[in-house]
Amino acid sequence: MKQRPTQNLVNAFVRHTTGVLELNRPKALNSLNHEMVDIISDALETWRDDDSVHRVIICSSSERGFCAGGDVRSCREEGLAGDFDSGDRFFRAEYEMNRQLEEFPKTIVAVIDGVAMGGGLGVSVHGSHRVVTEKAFAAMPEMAIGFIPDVGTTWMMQRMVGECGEAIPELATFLGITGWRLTPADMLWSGLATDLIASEDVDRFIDTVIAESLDDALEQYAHPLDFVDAGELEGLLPDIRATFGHDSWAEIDHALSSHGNAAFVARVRELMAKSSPTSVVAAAELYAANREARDIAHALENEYALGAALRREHDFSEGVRAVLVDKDRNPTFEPSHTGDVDVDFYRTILKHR
Ligand code: QUE
Repeated sequence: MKQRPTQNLVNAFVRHTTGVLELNRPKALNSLNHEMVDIISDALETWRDDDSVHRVIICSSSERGFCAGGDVRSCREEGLAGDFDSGDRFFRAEYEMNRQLEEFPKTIVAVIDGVAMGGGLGVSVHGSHRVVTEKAFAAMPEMAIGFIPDVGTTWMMQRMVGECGEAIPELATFLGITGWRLTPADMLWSGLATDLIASEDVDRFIDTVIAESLDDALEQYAHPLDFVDAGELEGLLPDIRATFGHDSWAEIDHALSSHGNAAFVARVRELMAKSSPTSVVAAAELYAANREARDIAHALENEYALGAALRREHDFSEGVRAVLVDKDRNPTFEPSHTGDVDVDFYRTILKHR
């Protein structure tokens, strides 16, 4: 794909019988803005009912990664200038695109060679296939920026089934609240990834999907699990089940405090050291609500309502500042303890169960 550089933030074109969406905003690690979401949405709407398009590939023009998230830097700037409307419209459009992907009646293959966080998972988890390389990694890192896990992941990740063989809702809550960075093996085990190829084969893999079929391309290029190092996540499952299967942060926190495996608890506390207490409390409520949500549209509505509230709060501008603007990774969150967060305020926002 690297032979056709253009000015477009997403290159959308049909080759043979495959619709190709190539994310092309390399300087921002393909973080999604409103224009990119509109290009993807329009292409999906066209290709959905076009019988000459048999499948869709989502990939990156950049060797640096797949997609680092949403353009939260712009959201912060607009918010500081008193404009929350632009952010509202962006997130509405992004979540509508996530819903479109979830409903799309044809094969959608995301090719993930490098980072996939936040919005990058939103354009991949709702499709049928996520093909990862040994360079892939994934995370929901929103606790660090005073936001919440979104783009339909709080619904889909509680329901996906990987090599582990079952949906594990507590695992989704753990991943969202700790921001755990999943390795390729973790991704295949949990269901975030469906297939594994070598990074050096990405262009040939995509060309083969286009010239032949996904099955042929996987037959030629897929590797077994032992192509990558074993993941650590699977081994944490008993501890995760024992602690993260609750409907509020207060209960999860209590379970952690009385949990027998001190090394696991210390690990969780360390992963959460730079988290917004408000984000943590709100996220636990969101996972509980979306565990029961009747469909993805209701789940996205919960994410939207909660996210819209958080984007108007101090921790969002402070978190984005600390992680993405000044990059000092030293935010001052307020309140600074989860016990001082008004949980009822966030619980009330979540209407859909
Ligand atoms: C949480 C996030 C994002 C993040 C880090 C977080 C996010 C996002 C980026 C990002 C990373 C590299 C870039 C860039 C953006 O990082 O949404 O432009 O070059 O887009 O902890 O939600």
